[in-house]
Amino acid sequence: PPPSEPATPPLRCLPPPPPRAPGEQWWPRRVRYLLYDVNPPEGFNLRRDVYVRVASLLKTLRKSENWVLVLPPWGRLYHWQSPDILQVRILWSEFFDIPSLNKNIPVIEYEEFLAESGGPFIEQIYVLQGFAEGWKEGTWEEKIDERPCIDQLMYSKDKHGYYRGWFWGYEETRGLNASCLSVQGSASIVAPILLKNTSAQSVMLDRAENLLHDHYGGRDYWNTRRSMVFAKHLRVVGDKFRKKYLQSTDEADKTQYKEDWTQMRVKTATALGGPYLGVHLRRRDFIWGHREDVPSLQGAVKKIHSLLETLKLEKVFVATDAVEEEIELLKKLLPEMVRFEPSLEELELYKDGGLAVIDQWICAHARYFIGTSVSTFSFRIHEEREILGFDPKTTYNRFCGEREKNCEQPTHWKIVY
Ligand SMILES: Nc1nc2c(ncn2[C@@H]2O[C@H](COP(=O)(O)OP(=O)(O)OP(=O)(O)O)[C@@H](O)[C@H]2O)c(=O)[nH]1
Ligand SMILES: *[C@@H]1O[C@H](CO)[C@@H](O)[C@H](O)[C@H]1NC(C)=O
Ligand SMILES: *[C@@H]1O[C@H](CO)[C@@H](O)[C@H](O)[C@H]1NC(C)=O
Repeated sequence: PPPSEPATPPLRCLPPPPPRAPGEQWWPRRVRYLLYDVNPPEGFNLRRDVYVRVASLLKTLRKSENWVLVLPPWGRLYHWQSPDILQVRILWSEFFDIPSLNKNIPVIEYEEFLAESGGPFIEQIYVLQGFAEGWKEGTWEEKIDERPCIDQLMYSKDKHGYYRGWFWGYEETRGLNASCLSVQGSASIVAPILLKNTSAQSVMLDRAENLLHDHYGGRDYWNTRRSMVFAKHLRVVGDKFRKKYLQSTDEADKTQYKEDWTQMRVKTATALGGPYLGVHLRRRDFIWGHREDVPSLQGAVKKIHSLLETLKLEKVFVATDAVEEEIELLKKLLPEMVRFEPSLEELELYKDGGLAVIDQWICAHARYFIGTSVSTFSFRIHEEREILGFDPKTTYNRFCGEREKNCEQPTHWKIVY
């Protein structure tokens, strides 16, 4: 049924931009900072996808003004269970190669923002939300409006009138103003607001996952995705592991890697991959809801054995977030399983995010990969393999649930250069 329009107070408008002298630019030619954050329960791999969307917005902004993206520090993620004190204010450089990101759009770490913007202040916070009234079927249109906040604002005013809230664990950071924007549309829909409705030098878009992709799977999408090169120290760990335990090297696997992603343009199906099956088995919250599309461990192991036989492979690398009990059972059911098992020291060094990256890197180099239905962790592996030039048949595979009637396999998103 079409949702009826709820009674909403009249829209509040932003002040008009300051008057300009004849021939003057709209805004002074200075750097403006775009910050963003994502709904707290969202995990590492969905956040990586939101980065792609926001990067697209930044590209649009840069057609008119000099904007820089401030990378939101990692931390306090719902899935990240290891020692808490280590898991806040994590810089992007711990997981990604910053010079590579910078070849796509200008980015800076939050600490650089603090140093160069003149203090821990964010001038304008926009909390993105949907429209309270939803939309009628068949009447989808892109729109954006300043609206009263639907949920309680996660920022509160302190006695000096500053907005306090969660700024990635930086307690001294404050917002000077905060309001809600209802959005329905792709990332660049926010651009006119940032360019015309506010003169704030630093603007934060909270709940940025509300923005859709400007063009999912297009050239810009892939450029940004390709620029998200894993940090070198993590790739090195993964490569050493491949070599030592899986007889996998770039030469033998025919994966010709270039440090400069802009120079990497691999023809589809030229990569062979290491002599092992790569598996991503997402467990925990994926099985708690008794989802039909996720197999039992027994079901997964049966599939793994059948794949090993068909592919004439002996080794299987398993990436999983399974709890200890399930791991023990897996070891019994699948004694040939190879896993990257970090020492306590390695865990502290690389953190949950780094371990996820290492697992993904190893899965990305397998002769054949099979992942878990609708897991963003598995999706990121698909993309990595697409970049490396694997045959899509060896990539877009997932386990089926035992009770699943129609086990649709993942969509092939072909890389665009
Ligand atoms: N090391 C490692 N960690 C995993 C694995 N699977 C899941 N995780 C962890 O659990 C988190 C899973 O959440 P993400 O996939 O990032 O988050 P999400 O966006 O909710 O994605 P999905 O729930 O998988 O769609 C990851 O960030 C990892 O920290 C795995 O195979 N290896
Ligand atoms: C804060 O933002 C709101 C909405 O964008 C605007 O109406 C208001 O004037 C701003 N307040 C200040 C002090 O800038
Ligand atoms: C932005 O400014 C324009 C022109 O002043 C106004 O019509 C529009 O409602 C504003 N948009 C938002 C989201 O404040």
